[in-house]
Amino acid sequence: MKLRMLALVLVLGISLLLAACGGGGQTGGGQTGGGQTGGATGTPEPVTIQIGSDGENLAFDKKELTVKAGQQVTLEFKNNSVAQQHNWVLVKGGETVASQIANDGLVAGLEKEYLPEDQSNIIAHTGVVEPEASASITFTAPAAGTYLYICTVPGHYPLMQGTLIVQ
Ligand SMILES: [Cu+2]
Repeated sequence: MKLRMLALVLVLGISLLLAACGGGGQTGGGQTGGGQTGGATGTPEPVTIQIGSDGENLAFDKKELTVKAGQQVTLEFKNNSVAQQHNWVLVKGGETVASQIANDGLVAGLEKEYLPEDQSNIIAHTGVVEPEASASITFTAPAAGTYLYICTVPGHYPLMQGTLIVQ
C-alpha cells in the first residue's frame, strides 16, 4: 500500500515537472525529446541534434545531418578527443566558401575562435570546444539545400567536415 502511494506521488511529481518544462519553450533548455508545444501548421517542430568528434580522429562522428527548412535546431556538440580542440561551423556554401572560412579562421587565431571577421557565409557556429567538453547552439535551419559543416581548428579542414541536408 505504502509503495503504491509513493509510486503515485512520484508519477504526479514527474508529470508536474514535465508540464513545467513544456510550457516555456525557451531557447537554451536543450533537453532532448518531449516538447510538443504548439504545432502551428507549416512550422516544423524544433529538433535537437547530437554530434561529436570521432575520438582522436580529425572527423565528426556524423558525416550527414538532416533537418527541415525553417526548423529551430539545437545542436549539441561533444568534443570526444582528450587532446584536440574542435569547433563546429555551418557554412553557407560549398567547398570553395568553406576553405576560405577555414583559411581566414586560421589567420584569425584562437582568440577569435578560429573564425573569420566576416561571418556573412557562416550560418551558425560553436566556439572552440576544449577536449572532452561540450557546447550547445540554437539556430534556424536555412532554405532547402546542401550545406557543409566544418571544423576550423588549424589543420582539421578539409578532413573534418560533413554535410547538412535541409529538406
Ligand atoms: Cu577539429
